[in-house]
Parts: sequence; C-alpha cells; structure tokens
Amino acid sequence: MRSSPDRIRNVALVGHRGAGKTALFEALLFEAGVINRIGAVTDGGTVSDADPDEQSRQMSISTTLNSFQWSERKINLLDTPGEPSFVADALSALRVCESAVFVVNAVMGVEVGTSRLWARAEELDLARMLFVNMLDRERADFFRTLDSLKSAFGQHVVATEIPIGSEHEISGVVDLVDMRAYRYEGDGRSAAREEDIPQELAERAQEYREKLMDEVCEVSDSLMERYLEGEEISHDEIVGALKEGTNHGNIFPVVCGVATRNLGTNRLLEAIVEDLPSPVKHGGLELGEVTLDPVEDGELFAYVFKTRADPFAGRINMFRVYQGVMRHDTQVLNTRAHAKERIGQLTVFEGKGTEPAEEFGPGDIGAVAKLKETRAGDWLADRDEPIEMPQIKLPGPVMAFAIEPRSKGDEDKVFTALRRLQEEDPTIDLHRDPQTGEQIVAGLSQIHVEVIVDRLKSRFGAEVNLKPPRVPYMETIRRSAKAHGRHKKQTGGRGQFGDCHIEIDPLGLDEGFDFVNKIKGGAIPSSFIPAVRKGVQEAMERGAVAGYPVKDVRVRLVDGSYHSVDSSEIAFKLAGTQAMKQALEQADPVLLEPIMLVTLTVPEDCVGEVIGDLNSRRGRPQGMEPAGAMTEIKAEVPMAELLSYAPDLRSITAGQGDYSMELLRYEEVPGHLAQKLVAAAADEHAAA
Ligand SMILES: Nc1nc2c(ncn2[C@@H]2O[C@H](COP(=O)(O)OP(=O)(O)OP(=O)(O)O)[C@@H](O)[C@H]2O)c(=O)[nH]1
Ligand SMILES: [Mg+2]
Repeated sequence: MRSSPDRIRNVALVGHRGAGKTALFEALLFEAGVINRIGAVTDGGTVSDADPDEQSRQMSISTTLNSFQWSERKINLLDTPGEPSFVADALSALRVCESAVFVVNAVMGVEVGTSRLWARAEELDLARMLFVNMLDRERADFFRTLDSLKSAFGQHVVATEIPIGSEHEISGVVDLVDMRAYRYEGDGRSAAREEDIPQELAERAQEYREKLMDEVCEVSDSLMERYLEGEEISHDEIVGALKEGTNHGNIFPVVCGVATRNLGTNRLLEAIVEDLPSPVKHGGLELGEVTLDPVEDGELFAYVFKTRADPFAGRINMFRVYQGVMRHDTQVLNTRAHAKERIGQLTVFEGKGTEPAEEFGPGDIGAVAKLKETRAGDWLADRDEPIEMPQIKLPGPVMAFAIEPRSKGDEDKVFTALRRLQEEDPTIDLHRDPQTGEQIVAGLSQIHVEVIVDRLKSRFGAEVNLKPPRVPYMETIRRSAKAHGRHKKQTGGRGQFGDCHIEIDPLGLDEGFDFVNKIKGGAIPSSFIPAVRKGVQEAMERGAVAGYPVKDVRVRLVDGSYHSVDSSEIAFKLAGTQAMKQALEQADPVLLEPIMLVTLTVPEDCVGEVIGDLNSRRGRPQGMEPAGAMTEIKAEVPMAELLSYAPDLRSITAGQGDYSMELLRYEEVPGHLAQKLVAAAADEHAAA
C-alpha cells in the first residue's frame, strides 16, 4: 500500500559514536511492534548491527533502514553509524530525511560527533529533536547535558520532559506540556503508568515548564502577547505551537530516557509522529532549474542514497522518491549512466527481514535489488533529465595502505571486490602508486581500512596483506628556474627531434599545476604543445629531491624548435620531460609532508599527557575546550607521526580517548627529517 506523502516521516538517528542509536532503534522497532524482542548490541542481537563486523566491533558501520506503520503514519527510520570513519553513511542518510533525532549520551553531554552532525543537519535545514540517553548510567546528568546542548546549539534547544530520578534510580519522566509524570516498570511495551508529578520534582518541573513556554510562545506574536499578559494557553495551543516550531527548525525539543530499558522510547515514537515534518511539510527539492515536488502525478524522480554490495543478492540500492511513484515491473532511466534499468522487485526492510513492495510514492524511502548500472548518487527517473544533488562534503581519505592478495593470482578478485566496496563507501580511495605500482587503499582511519579488509574476506572471500601506510609526501620548488630539453636521435631511417625551453616558477600552496604556452611565431607547432605538456607532467611524477610527486608549479613554455620530418609527439614529450627534470633540480626543490588537523576528545585528567605526547610527535596544540565531561583538543600534527596513533591514544587514555583527523595542508619537511627521507628513497631506488 502506498503511503500518502503527508503521512510519511523520514527520520535519521544520528550522534556521536556509542551514544545508543542502535539500542534506541531497536527499542523503537519494538515499541512499534516490528520486532517482539529487544536485542542487545552487546550480544550482537540487534536488527541494525546485523553484519558480523558490526557485531565484533560493537559499532554500526553502515546505515540500516527499517520501515513501519505507526499511528497511521509510515515511518522510515534510519540508524546511522557514529564512528567518523563511516560518516559518509550518516551524511547520505541525513540528505534524504526531513528530520534527525540526535542521540546524546547523558554522561558525556555534547561530543565531537554531536556537533559535527548538527552542523550538517543545519546546512540541510532539517527538523531536529534530541534524545538524551543513558540516564541510568553512573554519572549521567540530564540537566548538565541539557546545558551543554544549549551552549552548543543555542537557546532553542528546550526540554519537553525531565527525568524522574537519576542513574540507577531513574524511573520515569515528567511531561512538561501536560505536566504529568510517567513511571516505567519493567521494560514491556507501553509500560508507562501515568501519575501526578512527585512532590520533590514539582518545583523543578515548573521551572523547566516555564523555559519551554518561553520558547513555544515565540512561535507566534499573538501567543507571546497572551502569554506575557498572563493568559492561560491551552494544551492544544502549546502542542500546536511546539509542532510548528519543531517543523520549521525554530525549536529543538529534548526528550530523554534509557534505550536499553525501553524507558521513554514510546514517547519518542509519539513525538516523531506528532512533531516532526512530513515530506510535504518540508516542501519540494530545488535542484537548479528543476523543482521536485512530493506529488504522485508528477514524473518519477528517485535518488539513490545508498548501495550495498552483497556477493549473493547482488547490489541493493536504497532510494528516496522525490516526485512521482516508483512501481515494480517498470522501466526507469538512470540519468548518469543514460541507461535503462528494469525495476523488478521492490523491497521494504522490516525487522531483520524484508518484504516485497509494489510501489513507493513521493517522499517515501525503499530499496531495489539487482539494478545493473545504478549506485549511490544516481537518479532514477522517467526521462533522461540531467539533474544532480549538491555534492556532500566528505572528509578526504588519509590512511593509506598498500594492499596485496595473500595468494598470487587473486589480483583481479581483490580489485573487483574493492570496487564493489567503493560503490558502497565513497570515502574509500583506490589508486595505484605511480612510484611503486602498488595497489593503494586509502580510508579515513585505521578502523576504516581494517573494516575494508574484513569485508573483502567475509563478503568476497579475498584475503589480503596490508603493508605499512606510506605517507604521501610531495615536492615543490622554492625559486624560479629555466631549462632546455632536446631530444635528438638518428636511427636508420626517420630521426627523432624535439626541442623546448621552459621556465618554471613556484605557485602558492595547493595551487597545483599550471602550464602556460608562450610560444611565438610557431617555434613549436601547436600540435606538439600537448606533448610537451605531457612530458613535463611525467617529470613531475618523480621529483628531484626524493622522487615524490611535485605540486604547486607554473611551467611556461617559452621557446623551442622543430624539424619538419623528424619531429614527433614522442620526441617533444621526451624533450619536455628532460627540460622539466633539469628545471626542477635548479629550482631549490623541497620535500612537503601532509599536516593533519587532529581533533581529540579525552578525559580531562589525561589532557596533560596527551598534549605531551602530541608535542613529541611534532604536534602543535591549537586549543582546547570542554566537551561535555571530556576535553576537546585540536592540534596540527604531521601525518608521518600519526601512523600508529590509535593504539597509543587508547593506552594513554585507558580506552576513553577518541580522535579524528583531516588533511589540513602540506608543509615543508624539516631539514634533518628530509635528509632521512632522501636517504631512504635512495636506498629504495638502489634496491629496485
Ligand atoms: N546503560 C545503558 N547502556 C546503553 C544505553 N543505550 C545504549 N547502551 C549501550 O551502549 C553501547 C553503545 O550503544 P549503541 O546502541 O551501539 O550505540 P550507537 O550510538 O549505535 O553506536 P555507533 O553505532 O557505534 O555510533 C552498547 O553497549 C549499548 O548496549 C542506555 O540507555 N543505557
Ligand atoms: Mg549503532
């Protein structure tokens, strides 16, 4: 049965790693009657963390979708991974949802992941709600967490309920809209018993109700006036204004509970239905000239946001319909590949299994197996309209390994499997090292690459060895130089002749490569100029210092000569390479290394030791600030010093510390280290 778009809720559960999203997903599925037993993350029994590698690591690695009916709505709920290495999945889920529920750990408060994802949800203009989880844990504090949320995300973050009791004595919540208490006994479905607010909480409840009213009444001027004049605001008016404010991203309601005890989760489900916007409310999607409206009688436009590579079931694509209806047994067009795709069976994810579906209407999210060309990022449409989603800004892969099959002859198998995994995860980078010819796999972190290796084995039966990561050093030049390259050969019949003069200058940081043709009077015929350029670029693949690629150079081709019979592209290319090699040697070439911006979250009492360790890694701390119960440190550290940082940070912080990093820029390698790199490169060269 097709759901009408105003009855759909597309909701992503997002948040910092380990905040309890998967546990909450499980509890919500249970509350909605999709599953009849709550599985635990700790014993690998949840719907969402179904992959063996998710279970062994006890973390989500890819987004899980489940769809169900609740309260006459269709809810598409997506559980996303919090680990920054898999952020691509969380971001692609946010993209296709109207709202996000941020799951926050009540012991830790706002964490790095919370803030990062908040910023993304803000960019996408999503409605946001927050679930303060883990109130049963030692040192959990709802009010401290609420304060940290307010100071991070502003005054419009406001509690609509507060907990009764804390830590192991947590027993329920007080609803600040209807000012009633709900006690939970056991963890059965809808186990809440309604009662009066306990005496000892009355004052606090009143205080937080006023804060809520201040926010709610801001939704409309007339409401605010009446409120300030002390008039009674009816229950329905409060509910209506809260919904309105939340829908438009003017209010961010905070609810709370304990996912693993199913405490407060039925109320969250209610809030998702009542307060979060439908695709209709959120409005059409504008893509340049085209606006896609959530209407059934429009042409079909569906966006594929996630691909899963399964060696048995083939490719499974998850899509969101933006306009029109996706029907089974039809043909659609893939607008990137310009290829027809047959939509065979459509699929709905329900609990651990799937159900066939006939169609998905506008605003809905579903899945389809066995498409030939289609993968994440593609559009499926009735006609070949060239539309594109704005690119999601993804972190660049920094942790590179050389990968080789354990058994010889498996190269193709490994490579095909890697390609499939890359379809699933755009943050994986695959390339060949131009210097060594090795197959390089680069990911966002150690864990990321480990997961890739595990998946190669478990899904594709391909076992590989990883070689220690290589730092992607580069080279550049510090001053201008001139050089002349001439390739001349007379062998038997036709000779070879190419001749060029170039001048090179340093460019600014990260400006790359610029080639300017200054040839006058046809000294080199224009048909040979691309060959010179190609020769120059080939020389730049192996710099003069230690053979690393060269960047940030401008090359001007100023003069040359040719021979009407003997000149050829190859001869000009060789002349270009020769000239560039010479020029680079004379231009004060230097080695560059990648500098990472590292963001760490560590317990306060470890800060000193962590900073000391960073200093010993040539790191430069850039500042720190409290992040919930932890301290966030930012530091610039050369990548070469971070190759095996994860285990070290783990041991300094007794497993509590966490970090992520991104490439900041390249900087010159200090002299004494550069010398070592030059010597190492020379050894390697001699050995080869
Ligand atoms: N005591 C307690 N433990 C919880 C609660 N919610 C989750 N946990 C536990 O905390 C751990 C992390 O929970 P997950 O649900 O895997 O967290 P997540 O946010 O999905 O983690 P990632 O997917 O890795 O980002 C698991 O061991 C859960 O059993 C809670 O409310 N109370
Ligand atoms: Mg999870």
